[in-house]
Amino acid sequence: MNLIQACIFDLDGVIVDTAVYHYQAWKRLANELGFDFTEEDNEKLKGVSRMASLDLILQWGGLTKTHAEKEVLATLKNTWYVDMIAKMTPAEVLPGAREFVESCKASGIKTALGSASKNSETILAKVGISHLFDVVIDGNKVSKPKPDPEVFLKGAEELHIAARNCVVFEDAIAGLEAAKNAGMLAVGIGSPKTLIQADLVVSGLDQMDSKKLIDLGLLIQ
Ligand code: B16
Ligand code: MG
Repeated sequence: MNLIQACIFDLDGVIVDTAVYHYQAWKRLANELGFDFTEEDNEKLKGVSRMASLDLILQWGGLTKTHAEKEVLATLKNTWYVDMIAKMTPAEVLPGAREFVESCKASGIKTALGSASKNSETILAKVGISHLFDVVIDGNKVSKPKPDPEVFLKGAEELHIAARNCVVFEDAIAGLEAAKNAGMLAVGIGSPKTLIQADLVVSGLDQMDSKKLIDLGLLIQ
């Protein structure tokens, strides 16, 4: 019997790779402000909210801005980012993601999205997988960023599933911490060397299957 009753998926880095578009938009903003922004810098922004990302970038560039100026800059970056995600296609769903979420649904496991992004509904629609998620919790519905567990607890609540019966799929350390803070099981998507908080680490959802999910369920006390 599978004790896992719900799977909650992060978006960027788990279902799609929107980090490349965030990178291009933040780089353009940093360059217009007079400094550079590298792919290494971008790695540190994975799973971090838009405003918190901007704060970090301004700090790296040695700039101080007022709240109103920051609103303008964040909106500008988002305009460029939205232009890019508007061109996304179903081919951009990461390998195995669609198949694994479909297999969860087929076995009666509830599915939710748990993302920091305020653009998640647009992205899901563009890549054609909105229908695969029973519930979508994103940056528009939560006020506390990961590692706060709010996004995942809200997902479990809307699905009417106890936190202990949920498993979260995350590529960011802060996201895995949020899952653990929520009292949920956590699967890291990436490298076991960095994602040490996870109960299981796989390189992508193409490496997940129902057997691994059942084995994870056995960890529930
Ligand atoms: P937006 P996730 C996160 O998505 C991204 O990893 C992060 O880079 C981004 O700043 C954040 O969403 C907010 O995105 O500007 O679209 O609201 O990994 O939580 O799915
Ligand atoms: Mg992510």
